[in-house]
Amino acid sequence: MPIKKIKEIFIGSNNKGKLKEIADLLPKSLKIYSNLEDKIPSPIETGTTFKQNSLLKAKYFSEKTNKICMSDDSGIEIDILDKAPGVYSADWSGKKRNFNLAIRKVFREISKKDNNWKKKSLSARFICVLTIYWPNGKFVSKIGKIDGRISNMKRGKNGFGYDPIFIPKGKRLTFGEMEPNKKYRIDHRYNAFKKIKKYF
Ligand code: ITT
Repeated sequence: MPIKKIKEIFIGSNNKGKLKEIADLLPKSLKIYSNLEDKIPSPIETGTTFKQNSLLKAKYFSEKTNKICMSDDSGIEIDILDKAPGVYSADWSGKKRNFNLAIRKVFREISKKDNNWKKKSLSARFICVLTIYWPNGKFVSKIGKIDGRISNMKRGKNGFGYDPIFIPKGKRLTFGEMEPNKKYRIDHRYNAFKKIKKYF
């Protein structure tokens, strides 16, 4: 059966950086509703995996709005930290979502493991699970990743979250230094989006 194309969607996220990026990926003809207008409080993310939290958010926002919803659960895994902060990436920034604090914590935790780390290449990856949830209970979840390494200092003012300390594989600039359009076309969110693009 041919896929019924989605004509309007509610983006279930309270993260402005994500909203901007997701809106840029979606076709311009699509009617986008976002939580910036409706101010629905975020659900508590009780899952222990990106997939569980992504589904939990998409279902929650779809049930609140009675619309087709898309949610994103994402984060950064740093290998020397046993893949932390991972699903807890937002939590490391505290209640006020201060990513200077989160990045300081990353550097502190890495130094505890290896004081000489700034001279080394520390592998890491961003992960994103995007879920589309329909009001009839149908859903689709897809994962996207991008491998890279941790910069030994914060670099760049673009993007959001951990962008200033992540250098994608094969590049020299951090996501924070890249033009948004360059980041949007290679990152974890884009790699997840490619797998659900056919619904739009
Ligand atoms: P919503 O749940 O409302 O969407 P959130 O910020 O709480 O927003 P998450 O629970 O998925 O979202 O947390 C993911 C965190 O990982 C997010 O706060 C960012 O700091 C970080 N992150 C995810 N994708 C990122 C990206 O492309 N660049 C930089 N940091 C990113």
